[in-house]
Amino acid sequence: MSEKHLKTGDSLPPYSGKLRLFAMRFCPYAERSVLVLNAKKLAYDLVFIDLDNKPEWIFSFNPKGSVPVLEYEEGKAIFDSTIINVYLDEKYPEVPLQAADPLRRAQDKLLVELFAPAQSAYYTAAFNAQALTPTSAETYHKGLEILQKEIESRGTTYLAGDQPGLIDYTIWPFLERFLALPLLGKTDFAIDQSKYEVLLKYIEAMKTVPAVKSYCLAPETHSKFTESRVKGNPDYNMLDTSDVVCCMRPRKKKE
Ligand SMILES: N[C@@H](CCC(=O)N[C@@H](CS)C(=O)NCC(=O)O)C(=O)O
Repeated sequence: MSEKHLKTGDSLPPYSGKLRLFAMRFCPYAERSVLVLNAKKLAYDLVFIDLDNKPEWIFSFNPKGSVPVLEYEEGKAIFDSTIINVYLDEKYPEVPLQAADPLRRAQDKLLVELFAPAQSAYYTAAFNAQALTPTSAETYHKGLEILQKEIESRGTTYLAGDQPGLIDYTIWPFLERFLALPLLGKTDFAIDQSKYEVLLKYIEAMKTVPAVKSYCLAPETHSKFTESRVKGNPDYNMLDTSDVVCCMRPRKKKE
């Protein structure tokens, strides 16, 4: 798999007959769908696109031009991580990822909603630091506390139970990125052991999940990409190598 991001003027690769996901390597929403495809062991092609110089054809799959987009049949696509993931779970039920119990499904959706403000605070801290206010870190920690409490009260290794489920794959991409904030100088966004013992144990468990392991990136990598984006020149292709391995760090650029 190439990690190269296709850009304006690049042609659409030929359709192989497999499911195809259009993504951006550092997009947390796209990661949600990658994790679901991996967890379900579905065969798929992954095509990365440069979000600052989008290939024209992306708009024929998604008029909004955002990722992720799932091409489920040649030329036919759906978009939005939540919509894609529920579709995949219903279409390919062999490895079910949504909770079977309607109440638990509702509670999972509520957790995603209650966690969302922490995601927004992360975006501000990472990409728009001048807009940070004292309440940003508070909002972020409130989201983490709600998550930790939920993990504790469910009493299982993963939110979904003894195995990870859709709720875990929905929240994880953000936790992966939150770990980069102290490297970006945002020390008040650190996830400290003293306060977050249960959450950190959960994070460690998630890192061992095969679907996650094969795609996750180290905090150093997220931090490098974030810095490049903040400088106005996102380095989409920093991992462009055929031998990408889990949690890899950015390669040293040749002088
Ligand atoms: N609600 C969407 C959000 C997707 C999203 O914001 N994707 C970003 C990249 S992380 C994107 O495509 N941004 C470029 C754009 O919107 O033009 C989802 O869950 O898929």
